[in-house]
Amino acid sequence: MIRGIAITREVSPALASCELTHLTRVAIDVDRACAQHRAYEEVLRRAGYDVQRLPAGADMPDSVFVEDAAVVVDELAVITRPGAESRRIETAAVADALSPYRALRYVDPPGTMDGGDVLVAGRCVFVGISSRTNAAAAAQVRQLLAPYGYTICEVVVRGCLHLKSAVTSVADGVLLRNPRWVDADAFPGFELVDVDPREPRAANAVRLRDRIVFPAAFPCTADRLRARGLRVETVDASELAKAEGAVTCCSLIVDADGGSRDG
Ligand code: CIR
Repeated sequence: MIRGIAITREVSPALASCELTHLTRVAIDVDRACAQHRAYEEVLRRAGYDVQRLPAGADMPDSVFVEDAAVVVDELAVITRPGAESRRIETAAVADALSPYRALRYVDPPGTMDGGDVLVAGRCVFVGISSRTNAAAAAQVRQLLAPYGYTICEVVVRGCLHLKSAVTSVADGVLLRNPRWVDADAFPGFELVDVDPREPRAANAVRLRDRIVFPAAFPCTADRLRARGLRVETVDASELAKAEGAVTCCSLIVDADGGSRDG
């Protein structure tokens, strides 16, 4: 049964020249990154998603992190204006790929936004104000989504690149977070599962309808998710992590029936 589409994008041969904010540059094995990326796509396929992989060139080192180019909700897709200028050329192909499935809207200047800063949890949309996403973009997204009943809340991002480095949705009303990077009072009414303190980068998980896709590098936090009754499927994302990417950033999930999956 096809649950929906997962848009992914090739690992650029120039991945090693990616943007970095909080990490020190270390050597990246691009072939290994490609193999890990293919395995990630395979997990999405096994979960019932039709994977549509976009091509990428050497002119877009970060394009594998396709999540940053758009925010997809049931009613429409917002094409972002990425905060890093080097990444703005990524959005055109993502807009083309999404256009058969969603009406498109756009973040306009002076707004800047990376999709990694937007966490959709039911009708709550949390927008991280970060080095990539500004209040002007948050205001535009509020205007676009409020008519559909979404509430937009701004959250200041500290200690990490994107809001979804610090917190993601793992079940209806349940968020996985690093308590050092986001405060509980930003998420009233939500149950919070904290990452294991030894695994600060473990708050990023892809929520599919029946399972969580999660980095193999964080077994203690994976155990916490399993103890919470969640089905966890692990992937090795170690090379992409060196480019400051995690698991949500490598796909844009478009549910077939406008389903109920947060992201
Ligand atoms: C960047 O700095 O833009 C990339 N090297 C990493 C982007 C990761 N994206 C995400 O977490 N949504």
